[in-house]
Amino acid sequence: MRVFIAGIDGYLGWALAQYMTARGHEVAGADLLLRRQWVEEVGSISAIPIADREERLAAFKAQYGKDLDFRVGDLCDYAFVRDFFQSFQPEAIVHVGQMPSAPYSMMDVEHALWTQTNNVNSNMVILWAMREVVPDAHLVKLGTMGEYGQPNIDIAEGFFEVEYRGRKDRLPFPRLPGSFYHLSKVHDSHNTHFATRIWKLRATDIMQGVVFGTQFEGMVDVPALRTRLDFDQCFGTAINRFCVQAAVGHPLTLYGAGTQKRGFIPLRDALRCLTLACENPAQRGEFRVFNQFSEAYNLVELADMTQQVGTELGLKVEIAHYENPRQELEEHYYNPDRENLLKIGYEPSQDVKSEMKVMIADLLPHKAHILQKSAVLVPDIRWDGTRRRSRAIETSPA
Ligand code: USQ
Repeated sequence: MRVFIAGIDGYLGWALAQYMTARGHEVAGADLLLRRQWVEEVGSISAIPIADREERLAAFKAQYGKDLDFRVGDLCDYAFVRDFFQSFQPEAIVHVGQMPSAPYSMMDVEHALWTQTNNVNSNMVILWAMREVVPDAHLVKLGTMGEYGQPNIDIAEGFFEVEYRGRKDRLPFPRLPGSFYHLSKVHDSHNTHFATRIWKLRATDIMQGVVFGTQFEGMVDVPALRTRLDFDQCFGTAINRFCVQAAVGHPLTLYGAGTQKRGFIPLRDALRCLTLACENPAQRGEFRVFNQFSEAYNLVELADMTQQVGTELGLKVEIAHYENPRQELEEHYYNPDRENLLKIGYEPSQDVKSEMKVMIADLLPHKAHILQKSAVLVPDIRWDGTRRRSRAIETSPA
């Protein structure tokens, strides 16, 4: 299958390009290399050193025996995307090319505006280019579990049956997200759903949980092919940050009580799920929603697991509660469905600790490299638009 990856240079995109190529798919993709710039802007680096585009392409050719059509271009540029679709004729389009950080979007008005403009426009450009060039292709669009927020009822997969004043309908499940970034994904969901209704496009909207991990199935041990792993307050997700902190001897930064619950998914499962979605496409005119996570945990459980794994590896891991820089519910109900991916063959990995162990072992050789940027481990971006470094309020010893 010809698969176009929007955002092919990112954490998911670069790994997916290799995973799908190894499975025999023909992959091409675009990226404006913005993730590298954002991480630099927030004063950080990838914990796992990554190669530049040219080195990546050379290593890709040496490993897989073919050139990768990876073009540098703006996904918000209609002519660029349309022309790429015209030459490549994708059958599946995986859109993982957006600004993915809640704190980055909450920094100030410029970052909020930029996040929503970039994210909503790139998705809109892809929808219009599909309509014009490849109306039969299938869009696999990365959304987020965070679109739903933290409702006090079970979370359905995209749609649910509602009865109101004696009448029933199947309607989109309410979305009450917690940042301007997460809201950009809600807008994309509405726009994508609309495009499937009016133009009969095929689309799968992936409500993905928090991704973690450094490895994926079939990954080869070639430094220039490694995908990035961020640990700063904006682009580092919770488990990735905890494992980096364990590796470098920094206390794990639990925000607030740490009783916030989320769905989590290892990188290896995320790639499997995106591939399964492509290989089992939606019908013409269908808008499917998949809740994509392997298990739900609260942050305290994850910090405890990180500490146990660190101890097994001979590390001293402290857990600290920091003032929560975000406005979010800490005590809340959380029970999302996760059936649609199981129906097409997803078998969730449940061994988070093994994944953490692999990750910490991968990170240990880069301790000095990470420590150059240790200032980014404590958050200072607040949801009221101000900046103030969170203080540690309670530390439990290793
Ligand atoms: N958290 C900590 N300590 C940290 C970092 C985070 O306690 O050092 C807490 C946060 O307060 C939050 C939870 O962990 O309650 C998750 O935070 P996160 O930064 O790992 O995830 P989030 O901001 O929700 O965003 C990430 C990705 C985003 C994706 C989303 C999926 O950056 O692209 O959409 O996970 S979800 O969380 O399901 O919305």
